[in-house]
Order: sequence, then C-alpha cells, then structure tokens
Amino acid sequence: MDPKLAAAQKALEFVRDGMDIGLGTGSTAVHFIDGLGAKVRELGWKVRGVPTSERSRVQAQQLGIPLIDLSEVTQLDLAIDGADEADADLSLIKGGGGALLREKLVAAAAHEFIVVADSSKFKTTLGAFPLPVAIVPFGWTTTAARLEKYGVEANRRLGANASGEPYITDDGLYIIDMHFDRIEDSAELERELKSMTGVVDVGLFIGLASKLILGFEDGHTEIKLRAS
Ligand code: A5P
Repeated sequence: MDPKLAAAQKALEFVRDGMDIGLGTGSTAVHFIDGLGAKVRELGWKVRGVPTSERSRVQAQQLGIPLIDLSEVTQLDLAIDGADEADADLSLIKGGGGALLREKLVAAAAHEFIVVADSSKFKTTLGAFPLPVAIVPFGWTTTAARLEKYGVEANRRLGANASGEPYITDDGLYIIDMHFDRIEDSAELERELKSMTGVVDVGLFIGLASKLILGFEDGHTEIKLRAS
C-alpha cells in the first residue's frame, strides 16, 4: 500500500461533519482531499475547506468540497498537511511544493494541526531536505546575499518549464532553498531567518503540529504526539 495513502486515510478519522478544515498541499495531502471529497459526496458531510494552494483549491473544487477563504474565519477546527521532514518534537520542514506561506497561515489558524507523511520523512535531525525560504522578488539578490552569510548553498528555485525562469509562489514570492544538511536549533534558525529584511516566511514549522501520522508500506500507521 502507498504509505502516504495509509497516513491520509488515518487522518480522516479525526475529521467530523461540520468542521472548517485546512487542506494541505502535496502528494500526501492529495490523498486526504480525495478522502474528504468522498465524505462530502457519499455521506453528505457539511465541511468547509481552506486550501493552502491553487492546486489544492482546484482538486477540492472538482470533488465538490465547499471552500471558504481563510479571511472569512478567525479559527479553523483542523488542518491536515504533509511535510518534507519531521522530528520527534514534531518540528517540520515544509515547502518542498512551494506553498509554505499559506500552509503556515492555515496551520497557525487551526485548533489542531495534524501532519501526514510516509515514514521516511521522520528524522532525528532536520536539514537534509533543503530548507525553503520565501522572499520578496524586489531586490531579491540582496536578500539572497543576507541568506548566503550562513555559508550554505542557497539557490533560487526555478520553475518547472526548464526555461530558467524563477519559480513563483501563489503569493508572487520567490523561494530560496538553503542546504543546511543538519539544523542544530530549528526554533532559533526560524526566528533568525524570519527577522531578515526581504524574508516573508521560512519552511520551518515549530510548535504547530500536535500529531504526526506516519504511514508504512504494509499499510499500518503510527501516531506521534508532540510532547508539550
Ligand atoms: C508543500 O509546499 C509542502 O509543504 C508539502 O506539504 C511537502 O512538500 C510534502 O509533500 P509530499 O506530501 O508530496 O511529500
């Protein structure tokens, strides 16, 4: 069984009729949105979704999940999203799919934020996955120069069409991928990077997730809870 599907199906057990739900982005979140669509279609559930990307919005719309804008509420009941890496504190690297800003806004607005991932995403230390940093395009080389002071490889992400054009997020931002390999203090790094002029947000999600659902090849799942 696809471990991402196993994790996403388990997450559906935490969803209740009537909830306002943040809908994540990525190949694991796709399975969750599919499952939620089935609840709406087959059981007539009256949930409302807030997608974290245009891709997820299109998928949810096609499945008939009613959608609202995040600015229509002050809190969501639940948010379900994937991650690129997660550690035992449930600190995360996210943004491999470029949606980190909306993902963080939605996770921060949720009463409960549950992460779904295949078991390979669970790490002792974060940082092997390049850390995405969303920056303002205006004067981007100057922001990139500030980021390069960390002495790690930091590349502006390129779009998918091989033309050398930059990748642009749904909010019109560039992404710099920073290759730390090993992040010793993820909370401190998030604070430092977020305080930099030109940086809008960072793909470190600290203290946001309350549960991590890991899916395995044989279809079983394991739930990790945040200690505090
Ligand atoms: C999207 O911007 C990301 O944060 C994804 O949630 C993350 O990359 C996980 O993606 P997969 O579920 O495709 O592994």
